[in-house]
Amino acid sequence: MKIGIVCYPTFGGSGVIATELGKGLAKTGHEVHFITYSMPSRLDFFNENIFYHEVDLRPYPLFEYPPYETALASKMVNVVKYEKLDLLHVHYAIPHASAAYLAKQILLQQGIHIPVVTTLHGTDITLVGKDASYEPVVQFSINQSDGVTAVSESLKADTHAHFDIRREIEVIPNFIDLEKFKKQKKDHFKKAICPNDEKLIVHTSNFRKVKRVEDVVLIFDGIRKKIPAKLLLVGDGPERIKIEKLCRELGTCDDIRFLGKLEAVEEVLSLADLFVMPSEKESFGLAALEAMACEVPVISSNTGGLPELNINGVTGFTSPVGDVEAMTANALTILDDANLSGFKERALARAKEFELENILPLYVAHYTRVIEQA
Ligand code: GMT
Repeated sequence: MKIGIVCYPTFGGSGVIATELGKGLAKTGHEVHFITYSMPSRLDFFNENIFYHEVDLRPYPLFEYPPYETALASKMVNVVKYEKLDLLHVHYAIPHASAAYLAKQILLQQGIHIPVVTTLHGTDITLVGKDASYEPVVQFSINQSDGVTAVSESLKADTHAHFDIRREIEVIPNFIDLEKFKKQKKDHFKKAICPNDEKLIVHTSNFRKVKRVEDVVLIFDGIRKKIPAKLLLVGDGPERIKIEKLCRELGTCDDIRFLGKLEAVEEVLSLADLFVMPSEKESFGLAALEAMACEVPVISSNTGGLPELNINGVTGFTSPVGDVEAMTANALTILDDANLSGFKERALARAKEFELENILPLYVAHYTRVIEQA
């Protein structure tokens, strides 16, 4: 198949999934055309089946806000037409699904039919999409897609709860490349960060409010009062200043390191004993899956799709959003030497169920169905 993939090229989970999916499709012989405003961060290798088309955003003094959706739709029209694509797969509804609808209508006028698959990732539904300023366009363009997938049962239910959707939504979960995300031997790093065999806690995110990074620091503070521990925070974002202030107030700064937007997250995860994801909303929790693939158990909230991934009492624990006390107690249970290795083994076993090779065929089958029905 010749597939066009549209996504946000940044570090966000939707862009990562879209890029890794494209790489996987290319490796299995499909021709993949990425259409984005800059090179996707994970598109870091050469493959003869991968093509990249940058959306041309021309600045003009009249535009306070350059019309990205128009430029994207125009690019989609040209790529579909000249590269003779079989299907467009857009990741994140806003504004990719509506731009795809526009491109599809323009191509139809020229006698070209291009089926569109939209994958819903989370905040395009649960936060941004349901906002009144976007809602009508989001609902319309999901309904106009030829195929719709969501990354968890919870996100599918949320989509039906927030919008009047008349399309079947197929749940295809996030996946992981176990070749990349696997525990690496990094004993020298571990010794440098935890010289006295402290337990190592890790959190990775974009430090937005929805991630509740303050809870991570509070949970860590609770752990640290009982056992020697260190915390590594990977990522960066708007909440950083608040979190630094909280560390100072709690007097935990010496045991916390901010590592910034590291690319090789798997190296940090290889050192970790526990991953913490206390999010307010989380449609799947790709960062938690990455941790589990590196044999790291997870303390998470029980929101959204997290309980579909993190099995309570098995791969870690899930608790109500904001229940720092329960999360701290559960973290201490996992970190107990009598329990830790069992949790680590079960986290890895669970991650294996989401291996790229298991999930890729679900997308290919979805594409095939959509193309046949078109
Ligand atoms: O979580 C983020 O801030 C990024 C966001 C995105 O759209 O890139 O992630 C969403 O999509 C990921 C990939 O499907 C999911 O694993 C994340 O759970 C989801 N984030 C939220 O629902 C908050």
